[in-house]
Amino acid sequence: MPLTRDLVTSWRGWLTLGLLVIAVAGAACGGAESPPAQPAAEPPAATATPPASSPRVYFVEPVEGAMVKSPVKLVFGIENFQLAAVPQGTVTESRPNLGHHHVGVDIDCLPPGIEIPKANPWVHHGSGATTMDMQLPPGPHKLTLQLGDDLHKTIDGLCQTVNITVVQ
Ligand SMILES: [Cu+2]
Repeated sequence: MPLTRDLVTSWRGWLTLGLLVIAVAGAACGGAESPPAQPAAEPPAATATPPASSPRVYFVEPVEGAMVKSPVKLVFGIENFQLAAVPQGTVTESRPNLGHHHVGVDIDCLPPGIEIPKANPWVHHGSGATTMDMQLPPGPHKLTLQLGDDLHKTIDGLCQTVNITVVQ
């Protein structure tokens, strides 16, 4: 095989062979240097983002920053939680995972487990209503939508506040 011998014996052949060896060594080396296998991506922290099924209540209307006229149309939204009218008669226990809307005017969300007062500035919607027309004087107002159970007690996380301006 004169061709092979010529290649090996010529300086050009040695150079080619040398480059080939370096290339192979480099590839092997590169493979060895690749980072060790990582464990599967860490699961996201439980508190990073609420799951899609998180219950919430919110104003469908009015939206944050809205300029509205009185009477103001309020529309209440609820997701991943069951809206229910308060049972007739004397209620001594609240049914789990059921609630009704309450609107507070110019007041913040109450902390969880508090009985929502049956007085100003709160309006109870014990019938399970999801809308109302509210008379409000002109000017800026804070509206709070808060869910309460059959005993009208607040439920953790089920509250939203929007700031609106009533114009004449
Ligand atoms: Cu209530």
